Amino acid sequence: MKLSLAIAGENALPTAFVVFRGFAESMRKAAALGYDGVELALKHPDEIGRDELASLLAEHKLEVSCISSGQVYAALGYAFTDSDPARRSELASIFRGFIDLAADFGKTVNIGRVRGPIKGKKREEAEALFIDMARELCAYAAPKGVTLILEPVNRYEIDFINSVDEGVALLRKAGIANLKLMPDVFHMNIEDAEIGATLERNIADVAYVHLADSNRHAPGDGHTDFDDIFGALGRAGYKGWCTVEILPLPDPDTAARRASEFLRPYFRR
Ligand code: LER
Ligand code: MN
Repeated sequence: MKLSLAIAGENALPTAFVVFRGFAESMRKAAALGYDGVELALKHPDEIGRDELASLLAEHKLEVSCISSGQVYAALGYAFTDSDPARRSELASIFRGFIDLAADFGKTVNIGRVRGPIKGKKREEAEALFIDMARELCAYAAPKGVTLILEPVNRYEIDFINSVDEGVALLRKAGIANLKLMPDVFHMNIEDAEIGATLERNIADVAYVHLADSNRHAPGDGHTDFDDIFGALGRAGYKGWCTVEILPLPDPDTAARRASEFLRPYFRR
């Protein structure tokens, strides 16, 4: 397993759940704190230049774990469940840019809140719109070796795909080889009956994990049982990325440091 930290550009909204903003400074700090990689929370693929990114990664000996897309929904309002053809095509174009970037950096693009809400639609209609967009983008991503990962998100942020079981059921319906699951233990603490057992049971679909404590503070600062989580991931033989996606509290440096200090021992076992 490798440990990553979610970061964003300088102007990211508070709804980007990252401790550090500004790519260069964030990467310097992440490396100094012992993280192996960074997850880039982007609203557009041009937000960071490829050359600048490559040189920052080399300088700090970091990898990109994932390109995450929550801001495409939170800041720009695009969604996989939108039925408007013009907006769907703009969203697909942003995602093709993310996939092109991920082809060289990390091979993974997340679908979190950007899967969109059900809202006034029938559930079957929202699912069909989601699967249609996922199928088109995964077909574009497959020859580039890129995987898209669907993140169940709690009911207070979105009304569609809240639990891991719902996420897995939708993956089964879609049947797309490079569409996998990104469980986030913060959302699982709200939506899933058990965290460790659910991860272990669904490990074949788990391609990536988001970490935060029960209060979305640094792991160790709430009441989530990380022995349960890492015990399950260890038994299941999980070898992928675990990424810290937390609020910058009590302040960004303290949050990122506490998370690294608390989690590192699990990564040495
Ligand atoms: C949102 O709460 C979240 O966890 C992100 O990773 C998905 O947009
Ligand atoms: Mn998350």
